[in-house]
Amino acid sequence: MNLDDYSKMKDEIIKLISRTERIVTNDHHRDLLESSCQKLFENRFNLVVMGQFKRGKTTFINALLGQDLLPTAIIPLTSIITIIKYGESLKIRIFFSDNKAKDIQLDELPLYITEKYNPKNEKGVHHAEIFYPSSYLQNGVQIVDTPGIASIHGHNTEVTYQYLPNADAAIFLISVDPPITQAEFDFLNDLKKDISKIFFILNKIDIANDQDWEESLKYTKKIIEKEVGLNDVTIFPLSARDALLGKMQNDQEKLNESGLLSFESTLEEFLMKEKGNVLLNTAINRTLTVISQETLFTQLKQRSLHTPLNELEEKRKALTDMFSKVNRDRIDNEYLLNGEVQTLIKQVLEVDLENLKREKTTWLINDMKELYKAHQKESNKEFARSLDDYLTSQIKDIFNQWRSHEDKVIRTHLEKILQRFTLRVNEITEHILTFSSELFNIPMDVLIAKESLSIETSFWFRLYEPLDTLSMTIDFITNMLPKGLAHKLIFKKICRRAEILVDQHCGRLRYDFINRIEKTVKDYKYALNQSVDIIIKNIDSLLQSAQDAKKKTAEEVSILEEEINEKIQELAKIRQDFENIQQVLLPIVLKG
Ligand SMILES: Nc1nc2c(ncn2[C@@H]2O[C@H](COP(=O)(O)OP(=O)(O)OP(=O)(O)O)[C@@H](O)[C@H]2O)c(=O)[nH]1
Ligand SMILES: [Mg+2]
Repeated sequence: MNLDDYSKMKDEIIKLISRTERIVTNDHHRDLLESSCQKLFENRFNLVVMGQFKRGKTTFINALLGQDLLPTAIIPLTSIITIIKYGESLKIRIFFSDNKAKDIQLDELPLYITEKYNPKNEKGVHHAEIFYPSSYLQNGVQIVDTPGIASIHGHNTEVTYQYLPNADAAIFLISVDPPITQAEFDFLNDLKKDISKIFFILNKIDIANDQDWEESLKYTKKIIEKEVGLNDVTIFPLSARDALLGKMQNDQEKLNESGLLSFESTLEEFLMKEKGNVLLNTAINRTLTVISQETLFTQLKQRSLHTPLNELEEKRKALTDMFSKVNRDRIDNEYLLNGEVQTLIKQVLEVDLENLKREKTTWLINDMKELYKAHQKESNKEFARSLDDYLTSQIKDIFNQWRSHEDKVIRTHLEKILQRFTLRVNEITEHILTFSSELFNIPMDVLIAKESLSIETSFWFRLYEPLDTLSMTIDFITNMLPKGLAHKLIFKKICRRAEILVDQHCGRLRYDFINRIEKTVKDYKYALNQSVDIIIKNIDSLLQSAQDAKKKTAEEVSILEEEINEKIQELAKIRQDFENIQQVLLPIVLKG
């Protein structure tokens, strides 16, 4: 299956959802259908391109897009996360750390996203978004360019690390020259903890002859498998430069020889299987849920029109009793959820933070003992500066890396907790629907699809800004002391400072994580609870209107009945169409 087939399937499903939307009467159902369509339109998949500086990441993205869009250079260049997403026409927007945004022209782009024109990110750019009409980016795939790691610009590495939790899959670039380095192994070892799918690319094969790059390929594969502990690594050899030229000059031969096409087809297949499958299935299930609930409600309405008033009142009483029992179950369920969240905070987050604090403080102090020896010859001032610089840079690295790793840990736990909560809510929903249909002798052949929500990924995209650490100053008296004594005092002071900084950062991270966990749980709980409330309210109000209908004239009742019959028939028809389409579509999706 290719992207075209996928687009057709998606369009069919969107059409069916719109047809359903036209006939439903319940506002909540309409919202659900609308948001399903919206998700189908814009579901995001972050494909992040990473690697050491100058491996050709940016050139490679240009090659995928077939256009010389992003700035590339011989010197370390990209310094800002640049997200490329689908748009009808080219549009570039720069987002700043103070939440402001600004639209710019293509030729202004280097002024914001490169180390050369925006050194040390003096312009305070948070990230850049480029909207571009490319078939790659349709269906919600976003390609993300990241600053190269391990260049002399340490802050660039940091930016890339912070973006790791948002990656759904990574493309990791290495190149024929020079061979893979220790810095790349270290980075890969961190990457594999966070990202389940990594594509490897050996770039710049054009600068070596076939024999040389094939040798380089074998060597790189073997050493990645050994050093990073990955099995059966596939590496795609290619020349991003030639692929870009081939596409831009319409030179098919150059493009074929560049090696890009083989990578592109593997990538497409992966995107279809991983993303397409989940996405389409979710939309189909959502719509079927709405259809079955609407059908049930309409049938209930139909039955109650023919139920004598006293019987109707009895049934309503039975339903009210059931609702209050259900509400008690819901309170218990929330209680369980809150307990599990508190356990997550206490037994995972706080334990991890405690370990981090202990390990890193000891580690930092030991490291500084080494530094103490190495810098003995320096003047008091220089000595203080050396230790202080080292501490500041270590603190940044430690907390950025820990945070991006812990994000994944917490998210995995939280997803499991919310899944259990959802299962319990689904049982409650099913109970309400079965009880009501049995009460009115309505056959429950309607499928009751389960509610499932996903944690909003956007919520997790918040960069962690390390605390501004004011440099340590040494006082006049210490400065005047003889070296040996002064160094001892400075060392003591810096060790104390290390403890304080670690402690402050742990505190801040604790606060940050707890806030995010609680907000996620609150939003999730609200959304699920709302879906139960709406069912209860609906059943109750349709019984009320059936009671009111008893006062209507025979003619009014028969008009009402006709409307109801029409709606039931139309719902059945849509459902049939849906199932037909599902039968055609799903085997294709599943086959990938
Ligand atoms: N010969 C050859 N040169 C390439 C290829 N791909 C990229 N380059 C060159 O390598 C240099 C670096 O390319 P970029 O795309 O800027 O590399 P990058 O990985 O994005 O670099 P940073 O943003 O600094 O991390 C540029 O001079 C490119 O022209 C290739 O396939 N073959
Ligand atoms: Mg770049």
